[in-house]
Amino acid sequence: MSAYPIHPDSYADFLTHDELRRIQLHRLQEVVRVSYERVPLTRQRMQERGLKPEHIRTLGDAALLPFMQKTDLRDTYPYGLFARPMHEVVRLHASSGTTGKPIVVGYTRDDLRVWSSVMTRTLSAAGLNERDVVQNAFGYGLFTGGLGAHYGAEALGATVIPISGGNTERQLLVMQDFGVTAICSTPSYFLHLIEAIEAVGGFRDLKLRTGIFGAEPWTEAMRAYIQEHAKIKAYDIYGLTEIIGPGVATECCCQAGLHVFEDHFLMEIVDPDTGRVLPDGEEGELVLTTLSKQATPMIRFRTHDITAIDPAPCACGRTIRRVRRVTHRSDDMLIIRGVNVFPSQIEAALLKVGKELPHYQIVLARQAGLDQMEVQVEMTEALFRDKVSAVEQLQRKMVQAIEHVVGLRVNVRLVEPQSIARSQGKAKRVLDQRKEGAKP
Ligand code: DLL
Repeated sequence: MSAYPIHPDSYADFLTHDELRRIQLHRLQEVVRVSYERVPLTRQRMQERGLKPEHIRTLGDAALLPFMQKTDLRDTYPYGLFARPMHEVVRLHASSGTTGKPIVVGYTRDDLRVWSSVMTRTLSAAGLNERDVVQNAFGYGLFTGGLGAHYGAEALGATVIPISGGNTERQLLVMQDFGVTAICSTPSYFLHLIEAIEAVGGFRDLKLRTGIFGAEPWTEAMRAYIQEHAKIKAYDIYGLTEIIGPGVATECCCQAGLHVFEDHFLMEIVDPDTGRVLPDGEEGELVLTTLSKQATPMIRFRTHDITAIDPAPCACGRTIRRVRRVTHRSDDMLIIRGVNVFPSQIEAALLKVGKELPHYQIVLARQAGLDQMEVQVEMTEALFRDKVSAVEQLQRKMVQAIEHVVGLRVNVRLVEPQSIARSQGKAKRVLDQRKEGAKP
């Protein structure tokens, strides 16, 4: 059973299998019908396949529906996929892409109610309640993190401090003086806060006990580091702008995978190359269909996030299924001399060797036609003053650990404290200079 009291909104986390599937099917049929009627792109793609809304008779029939991609939002920028007139849309959010224009999503009043509710369920699953004082260090603005966590925490009855990201000194002052018990941020920004707190003497007088972290990949090793240094419980939360923002999936007290709020989001795992639906337990790309979103419904949206469904019952008692922690995307895979490398593999290897050295950057360059990988790792002040031989030994161990995991030659450079840029939001772990610097 859950170690924490259950919030009334969380009742849907505990539905029976049949109840949940009934709700899902009813909502799926409705979202397909509405999209067919109101979203020209969806209608056109369904017609190309000879598909009509009434052909969706079971949840399995979802596999007949065409996929949607981030590029569909770009191609119909800004409002081409909206299924409600603008006077019913009360909020817009946007996510910046790596190239070109941002993608824009809308929310009706009901969409905002659902979003608050899934975020309330998220925070409640991590043990937060009305007595918590929540420092919300997710960015406020077009990014969904800030307002998503804000409304969820308020609906829970907690006290929210809308501090947003950045201004580390003020973050520390607020954390200490306002009696903060929980913090929401990206894991990489919290690492930066840990460092700042340790620089002023540590965590002793703080009331902080819970961290809610997401918006970027992080590892179990990073969780262990955070929990040990900050003496808190660190929870993983997952979401994406196109689907709703944060509040798609979350960890519970068991910290063993993320429960997907299946009454609002239908999940499938597909083979990223063929699009074929994979059975539970197999790793693949997460595909999500919004089951209740009114303004910008998404059907079979390709997230590019790689995970697997864990159908085993969770000890917390929730019946909504879990997915494994998302450690990489199908498209953040680096291909170095033909070898597939994920930044998370390198992070895990580094943290195994130098537990105190969580700030790193992967720099890729091309020399004489050959890809070169350098991992820059920031030294602590103590190490910086240590003997050269100790530093060299650590460096050698890191090289071995990384080469062991990725099977490629790597150069590790230990750099001065504070020399790697800190993020206030999502960390930029990879600097790929191969295209600009490419030499024949
Ligand atoms: O990052 C929404 C969010 C805000 C989630 C705050 C959690 C907390 P986007 O900016 O659209 O939305 O980025 C979505 O970020 O497809 C994943 O690749 C990645 N991502 C989000 N949460 C996690 C996580 C927000 N817990 C993209 N672990 C997603 C790994 C994550 N990756």
